[in-house]
Amino acid sequence: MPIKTVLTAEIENVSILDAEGRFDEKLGKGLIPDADLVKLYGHMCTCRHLDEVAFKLQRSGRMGTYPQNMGQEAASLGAAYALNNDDWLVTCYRENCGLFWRGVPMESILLHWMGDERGNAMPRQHHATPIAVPIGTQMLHATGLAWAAKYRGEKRIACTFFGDGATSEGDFHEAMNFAANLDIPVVFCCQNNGWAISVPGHIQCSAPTVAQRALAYGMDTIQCDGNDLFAVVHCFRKAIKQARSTGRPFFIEAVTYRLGDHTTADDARRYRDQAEVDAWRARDPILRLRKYMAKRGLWSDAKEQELQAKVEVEVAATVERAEGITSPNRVDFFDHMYAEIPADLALQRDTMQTHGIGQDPSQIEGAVIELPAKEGH
Ligand SMILES: Cc1ncc(C[n+]2csc(CCOP(=O)(O)OP(=O)(O)O)c2C)c(N)n1
Ligand SMILES: [Mg+2]
Repeated sequence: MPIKTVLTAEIENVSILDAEGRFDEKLGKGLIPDADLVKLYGHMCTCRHLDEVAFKLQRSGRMGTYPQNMGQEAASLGAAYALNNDDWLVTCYRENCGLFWRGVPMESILLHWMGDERGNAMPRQHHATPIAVPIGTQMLHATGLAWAAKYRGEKRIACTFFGDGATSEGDFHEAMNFAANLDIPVVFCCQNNGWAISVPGHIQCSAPTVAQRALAYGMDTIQCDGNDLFAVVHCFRKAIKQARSTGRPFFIEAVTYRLGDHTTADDARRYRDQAEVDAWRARDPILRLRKYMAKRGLWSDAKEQELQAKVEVEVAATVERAEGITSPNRVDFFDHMYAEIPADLALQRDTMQTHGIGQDPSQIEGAVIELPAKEGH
């Protein structure tokens, strides 16, 4: 029998506005209306400033560990812009820009990294899940959410974000396999920033693209310049349209770079060359959009100054709200676990500040019992 080829595959890479300012009119014209472009640009600048301020908060002891999003603003913003507001947005920790576009309050993210878990309790109307720090878990959640939506006959889809390192986790493969084989409308987006902390991309994936992993699951895929907002929006529109109309998953690899350290607990200078960082600084998604808008007469130095002043005020007010919040109630962790708390846990809750945990206060002779107040203090 002759040897036959059973599979040949191609993966497109989409770039519309490149770092040199070249713009593909055919793909890019009319993709994002000018008025939206100005708003999206302003939004990215706000996120960038929040990132810089968060870094300083951590350094001055006002915040715990923080993962900067700097340089990766375009991917999640493009997704949030292209999705419907009731589609699920299931992220990890480098998607602040998309979450804020959705309407998640900026102080929520600060609160979370300040150690206040109320920050990760996403208001229901935003259809966003808590940001996932355990690597890879959220892809399964997105698949489950989209499956539930399909089961209920809802039109909504789910979109999930994860890093290149996450594609080495079993959870990633389970989510992809499940979604592809059960026809579940999930848009998977890998923000390939070249590094998983200090592990370079070629160690995570020896194939030339992450995108081709999707082909193994029978899933359509595309790669885009993740620092090009136009390319991101183009690819997400295509993926969302296809997921919604066919009920099938779609995979996007957004090639990007984190300009900062992995988190504030890291020092990337110990494993990355400065020349590599500098090369990516020149490909900054914000910088290239500003140049493009200036060339088109949509932006000027005066507008930039005005915007930066506004952004500073907005971020300062956000920090004030986050730091000024009333402390959480010490017994909250009992109350959020069960609809009706079991008696033994109720006893622990009510006696946690007495002499003996779990001991009924009435049995402690002479004890001064201060039961915690129910509401915040
Ligand atoms: C299950 C799990 N294992 C290990 C870690 C520790 N950890 C935190 S971030 C990270 C690397 C993630 O890299 P990548 O997925 O590329 O995302 P990036 O941080 O580059 O955005 C690791 C291993 C974790 N948080 N969760
Ligand atoms: Mg990474």
